[in-house]
Amino acid sequence: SDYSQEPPRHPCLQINAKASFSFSIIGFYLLEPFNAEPPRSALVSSYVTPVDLFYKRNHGPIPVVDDIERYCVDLVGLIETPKKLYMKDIRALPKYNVTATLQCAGNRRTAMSKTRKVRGVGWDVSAIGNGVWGGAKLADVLEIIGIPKLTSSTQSGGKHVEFVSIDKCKEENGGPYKASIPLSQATNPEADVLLAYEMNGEPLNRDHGYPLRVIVPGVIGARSVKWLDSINIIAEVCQGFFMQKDYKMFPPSVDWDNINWSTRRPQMDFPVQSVICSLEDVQSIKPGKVTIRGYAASGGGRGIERVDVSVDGGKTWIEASRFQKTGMPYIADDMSSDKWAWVLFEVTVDISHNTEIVAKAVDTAANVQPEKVQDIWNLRGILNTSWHRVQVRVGH
Ligand code: MTE
Ligand code: MO
Repeated sequence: SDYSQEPPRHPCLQINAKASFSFSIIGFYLLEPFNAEPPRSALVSSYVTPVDLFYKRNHGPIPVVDDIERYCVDLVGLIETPKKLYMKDIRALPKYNVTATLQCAGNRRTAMSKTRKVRGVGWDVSAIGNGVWGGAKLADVLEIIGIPKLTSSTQSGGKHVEFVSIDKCKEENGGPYKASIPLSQATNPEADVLLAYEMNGEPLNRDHGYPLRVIVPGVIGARSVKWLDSINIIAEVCQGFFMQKDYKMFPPSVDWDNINWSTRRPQMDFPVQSVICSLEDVQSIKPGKVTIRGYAASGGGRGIERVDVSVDGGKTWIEASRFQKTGMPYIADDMSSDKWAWVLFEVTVDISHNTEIVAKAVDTAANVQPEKVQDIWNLRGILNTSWHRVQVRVGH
């Protein structure tokens, strides 16, 4: 695999895992997929995460697509006539801008590894970002090949829509990255699944899937396939590595010697999450008033009902205020709020001595984050949504 044509990246990003470099005449280049996250404080600086600070999660080299006129998506599988869609065809469809939070299932993995070792790229709390994705709805694209939009009378027949990428990764033995979603979700205009060619009002950049990527709102990032090459209508869920041998949630009793991958479903929706971003763990502060800021998000389009913050390690709680766009009150599950997007929270507290600050969110289905990471420990280290804790040291 060739990492000599990687795009330039923001120097603030923290590169995770076994990133190793090699030197050549043209400079130095990576030997491993580029995986990086911004400092946590960057996440609460704006509701929409700037592109250059958005986390980047790759499984191979970034593909080079230089002939945009010839680039097309192949629509194949259980359809009457296969079709090629060019960028001009996709741009001719109605354009939607969907504000959606993308979160890697491995977000906060490093903290899960502290109780018992897990396998995977080590992430702190910033493998998440909120983007404005511009593109065509997958439901409109599928209509072109004769698959009707979801209504109460249409049947999906249990079929699935597989997204196959241009990139090559070692987990697929040099084959492309792929994933699938149920046809019932793909054909539902309300699910807002996009073929996106824009991020935050700009053409997608190479790191995030240029020229075209899938965005599956409310679902773990792994299903939002970048650098889309083909869409395949299939009878069963995608059999690729990332659907079958990765991104599944196992109970704490399962370890590498007794794992049976086929016993679990591929993870789709992400659970309720919240993280304190205005403080590092451990942070030194002066005594007095401190404003605590962070993000909270839930999957499946569920809103954030509440964010509780504790300044005594979880004994007592105070409610934080929540917002999306500044100057607009956030009302969970209301038409005025972005249903697929995170909320930022904020609360000002008085701190006089060393303590542990904790955050936990509640979504509109009354799901609450679990208290202890041990209770949700899983060998792949996914979905660490345990109460987020930071230690503060008070210096006088
Ligand atoms: N799509 C392709 N083709 N290759 C990949 O490696 N990584 C997935 C997903 N789509 C991936 C992919 C994972 S695990 C995540 S979390 C998101 O892309 C990350 O998207 P981002 O890099 O735009 O933040
Ligand atoms: Mo991911």
